[in-house]
Amino acid sequence: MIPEDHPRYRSLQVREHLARCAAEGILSLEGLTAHGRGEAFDYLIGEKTMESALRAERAAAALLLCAERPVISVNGNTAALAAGSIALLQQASNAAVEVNLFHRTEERTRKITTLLERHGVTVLEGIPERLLPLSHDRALCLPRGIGSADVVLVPLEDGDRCQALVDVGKTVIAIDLNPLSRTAMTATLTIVDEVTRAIPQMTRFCRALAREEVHLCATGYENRELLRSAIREIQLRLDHALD
Ligand code: PTJ
Repeated sequence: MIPEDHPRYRSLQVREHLARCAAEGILSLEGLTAHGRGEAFDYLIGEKTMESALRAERAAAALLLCAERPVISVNGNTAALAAGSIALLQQASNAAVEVNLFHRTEERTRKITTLLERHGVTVLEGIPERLLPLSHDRALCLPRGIGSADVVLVPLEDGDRCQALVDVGKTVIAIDLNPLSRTAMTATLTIVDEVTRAIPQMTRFCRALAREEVHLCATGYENRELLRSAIREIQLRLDHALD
């Protein structure tokens, strides 16, 4: 039982939820450590959406709206944290959703699919094939999904797979709290924000962007500049942390 007046109530509640998801086999154990790394960066960010992240979220929404075959790639952490928000982003963007795991097992894929469907997500199913230039099972994805997508949203992705997606010509939107990660540096567009804040913001932009704004937003960003701004915002916050 976490007391509601605990100053870190929400964070502790999320941890408890993730530990439960790990026990149920939805989250990988590695997913728990990945979450811890994310939490540390979120502290530095101030646990709120930075101005640079908001710009990235608007560009990301525009990229999804401009895409011919947008796909949201969902792993254990994303499903455990944001299943309901993914349903809303799918409705707003018309993107397909594919469960694509780093620690892939049939059983986890099935459990995560069931969780997402319970929250109203339509999940692509099919037989995965080795379509990415990676030497292990992480090359697997669905021919009708990520395999033929032009734009792929990858919340909390591994750097190698992000690079492989870029190498096969995908436009890759990453959500990653660490602006220095290989994923952040490799993606076409990086949102340095917590996934439960980033996905609702993207949904809001999908609904709010006027048709004539979409193309401009989808092309009018520079990822290096967004990453530099994110690091500057963190630096500025640290400079004043003890004031
Ligand atoms: O469910 P699976 O098997 O597909 O595995 C998922 C994980 C996340 C374990 C896997 O993709 C992995 O190992 O990822 P990495 O390489 O640890 O990268 C995860 C990145 O996400 C790190 O840079 C973290 O800082 C970041 N991160 C962690 N939690 C969040 C986050 N970013 C946004 N929101 C979060 N809540």
